[in-house]
Amino acid sequence: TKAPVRVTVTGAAGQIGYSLLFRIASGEMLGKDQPVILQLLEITPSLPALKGVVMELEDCAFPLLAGVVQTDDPNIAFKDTNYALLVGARPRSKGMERKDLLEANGAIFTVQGRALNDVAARDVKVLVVGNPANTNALIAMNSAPDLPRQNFTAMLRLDHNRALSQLATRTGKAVTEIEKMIVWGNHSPTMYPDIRFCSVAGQNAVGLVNDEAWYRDTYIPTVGKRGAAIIEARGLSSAASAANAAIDHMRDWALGTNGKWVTMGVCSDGSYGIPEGIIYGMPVTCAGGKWELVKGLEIDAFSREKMDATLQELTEERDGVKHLLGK
Ligand code: NAX
Repeated sequence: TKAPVRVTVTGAAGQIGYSLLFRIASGEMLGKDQPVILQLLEITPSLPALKGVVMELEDCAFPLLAGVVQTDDPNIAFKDTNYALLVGARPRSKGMERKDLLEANGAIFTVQGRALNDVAARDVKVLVVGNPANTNALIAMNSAPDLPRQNFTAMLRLDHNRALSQLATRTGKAVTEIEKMIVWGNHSPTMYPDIRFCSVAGQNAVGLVNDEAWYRDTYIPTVGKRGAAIIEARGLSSAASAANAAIDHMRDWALGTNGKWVTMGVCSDGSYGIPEGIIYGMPVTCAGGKWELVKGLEIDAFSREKMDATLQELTEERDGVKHLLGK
């Protein structure tokens, strides 16, 4: 049997946490043969609620759950951790300006980045889910200068999965028949779901859809505004689907994609005209515990415009937290 690995989840008593922890503990993220130790971080006032969640974890008697840590101290939560899912963040409260939101989250992700830098396993895989996810990942990455930048990623997988599902519905095919989906940019309504390289059951997706107006005026905004549509319908933001996307992201990163493209928010190396150092949704493949950028794709004028618009938003977010980025 394998030795247990350590998985940190922050914001573990929140709604995404409640959909996430049980699936990690049951082996859906890292495999049915991989024991895990859960290291759960919450803010002090939420520790009693976290205790209740941990009682439920105990009551599942998961064979793969080798231990649970509950703490409000990032240096304990991230100690020797192999996988860190940064879910907890400061939500926007009524009347809060974007600037204040960036500032509040800046404080959280600077502290957590430093703790990762100081105590996590050197090959820790970090996934930032808490919004604004790309910029929070940027802050954490810059607060952890001793860790490789490739260790830090932001979650665009929910957007990717939404893009797959909408395209499957439109074409009447199964999601499993779709290859080479991309969602470029920020995890925000400016994201750009790009189906130019997609095939659906072996056929070119653009040709199969054969309706550019639908693609531009319905598909792209439907995917981009899906989060708001969920809030409107459910009265709460996406939680089970967000947890599912986090599982997909980490599983693929750890266990590989067998050549299949997936979208991850990763630190740009300057490819595709995205400035070096920005955390941007990009197509990647994963193998051997590493992600690799899909390179050499042609960018047409429409795509350039879309990719620059979402980049512009990310650049503004970065400028808003510049004082937290060191250097
Ligand atoms: P909840 O408010 O239900 O839970 C968040 C939890 O984080 C709370 O229990 C809170 O006490 C905790 N927390 C806050 N600050 C913390 C800190 N400094 N350290 C540790 N824990 C802390 O939110 P939930 O619905 O679970 O969403 C979590 C985050 O995911 C939000 O920022 C949300 O915007 C973001 N999302 C990101 C998505 C993505 O695709 N990247 C999609 C879903 C979701 O909207």
